[in-house]
Amino acid sequence: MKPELDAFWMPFTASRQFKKAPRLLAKSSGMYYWDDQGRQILDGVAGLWCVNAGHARPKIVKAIQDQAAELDFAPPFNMAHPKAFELADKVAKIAPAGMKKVFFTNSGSEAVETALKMAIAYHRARGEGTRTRLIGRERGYHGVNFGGISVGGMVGNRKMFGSLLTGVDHLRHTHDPARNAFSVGQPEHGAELADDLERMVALHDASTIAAVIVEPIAGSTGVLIPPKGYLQRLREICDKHGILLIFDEVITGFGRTGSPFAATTFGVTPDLMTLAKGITNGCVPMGAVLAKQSIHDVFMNGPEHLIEFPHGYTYSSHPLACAAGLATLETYADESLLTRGSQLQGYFGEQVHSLKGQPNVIDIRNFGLVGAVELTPIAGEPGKRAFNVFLDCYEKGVLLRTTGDTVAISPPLIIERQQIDQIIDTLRGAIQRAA
Ligand code: PXG
Ligand code: PLP
Repeated sequence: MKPELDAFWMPFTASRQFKKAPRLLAKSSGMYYWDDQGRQILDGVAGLWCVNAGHARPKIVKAIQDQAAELDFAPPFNMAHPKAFELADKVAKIAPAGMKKVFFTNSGSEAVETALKMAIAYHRARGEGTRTRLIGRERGYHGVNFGGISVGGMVGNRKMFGSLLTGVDHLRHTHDPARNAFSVGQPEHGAELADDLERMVALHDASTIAAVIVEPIAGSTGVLIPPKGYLQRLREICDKHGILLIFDEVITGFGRTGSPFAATTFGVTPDLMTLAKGITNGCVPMGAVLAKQSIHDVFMNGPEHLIEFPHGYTYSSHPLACAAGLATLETYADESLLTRGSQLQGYFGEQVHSLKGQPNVIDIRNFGLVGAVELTPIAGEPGKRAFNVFLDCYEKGVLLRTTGDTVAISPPLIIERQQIDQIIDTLRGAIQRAA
C-alpha cells in the first residue's frame, strides 16, 4: 500500500482491498469521469445517485465560485442570507401540492433525523404526545445516523451498533421475485403488503404511532419498485389512523422517476419528504426536509420570542450549498431534466430488460431512469459475483454500483441513447465473463 493512502478511513468501503488497488477519480465533465491515469469512464450511476444534471455544469460551477468570493458563511440560527429563502421558495414551487416549507440539512442522513424529529414533535405540539413510535420497512435505507438505521432495514448497517432507537417497528419489504421477477415498471403483486401497517396499529395502537417512513423506490437495497397500489394503500391507512407518512426521496427526488419527485409520479403526497443528493447536483453537500404547511403551522404557537423547533445544523442553508442549489434548479429547468426521464424511460427500460436470459440473471427491475439487474450469488460468497461485474465494467470504462448481488444503473438525466447502449453492452459482457 502506498503510505499516502494510510490515514483516510474510508466510508462504506472494503478498504484494505481498495488500498491495494485504488480507483481514483481525478476529473469529471458531462457524462464522464477520468481517473488519475487519464482514462475516460462513463458515469452510469450519477456519481452516487446525485449528479443528475451531469458533471461540471458551467452555471453550477460559476455559482459556487462566485458565492465563495461573495459570502462564505452566514450563521443560520437567528440570522440568514437571501439565497436560503430563494432556494426554499424554488424547491417548494416544484414540490407536490401543499408541501410548502423547506428545512435545510447537509445530507440525506440529517434530513431523515430531522423528519423523524419533526414527526414526533408535531404530534406532541398537537397534544398527542403519546405518538412516538416510528415505523420503517425491511430493506429500507435511511442513511447512517441512529434514527435512520433504527427505522432502516439493512441488517449489515444495524447489527454493529447496539440497541438503536426504541419504539420502532418495520413493515415487510416488497421484494417478491417469485411473483414479480422481470416486471417492467411497477410490479403487479404486493399492494396488500401495505396492510402490515394495519397489523401494527392493531398491535401497538394508533395512539402510539407517529410516522411511517419509506422510500417510494428503495434504492440502496437493490432498486425495489413499489407494487401497483402499494403507496396509495399506505397513504390511506396513515390517513385513517392519523399517522404521518414520510417519503424518503433522497434518491428518487429531482427527476429520477421522470417527474420532479416520486410522490408526483406515483400520485401519492406524503406529509414530510426528505431530499438530498440531486438538490445541489451533488456539488456541495446539502439535504432538506419538505413539510406540509399544516405540519409547520402546528409549531407556530406559543410566545413569539421562543424558538419553535429546537433543531438545526451549523451548516444548515450554507451559502455555497444554496448557490449550488439555485444554479442546479436553473440547469434542470433550462434543459427540462426533471421530466427527461419520462421520455427516455421506454428506451432505457427496454435496454435494461434486454439482459434477460444472460447467465445468472434472475431478475431485472426498472422505473424512470433507474434500473437493476439481480444475479445469482456465487455459492458461499454473497455479493462477489456482482462486485466482479462492477470491477469488470470499471475496467471497461463504465461506472456502476452494486448492492448484494444486484447491479444498479442510475445515470445522469442528460444521458443519450448511445450511452445507454454502451452501459448495457459493457454490462452484458461483464455478466457473461462473471458466469
Ligand atoms: N435516504 C435514502 C433513501 C438514501 O438513498 C440517504 C437517506 C442518506 O443520505 P446521505 O446523504 O447521508 O448519504 C440515502 C443515501 C448506495 C448508496 O449504495 C445510497 C446512498 C448513499 C450511499 C450509497 O446505493 N443513499
Ligand atoms: N459538537 C459540538 C461540540 C458542537 O459545538 C457542535 C455544533 O456547534 C456540534 C457537535 C454539531 O455540529 P453541526 O452543527 O455541524 O452538526
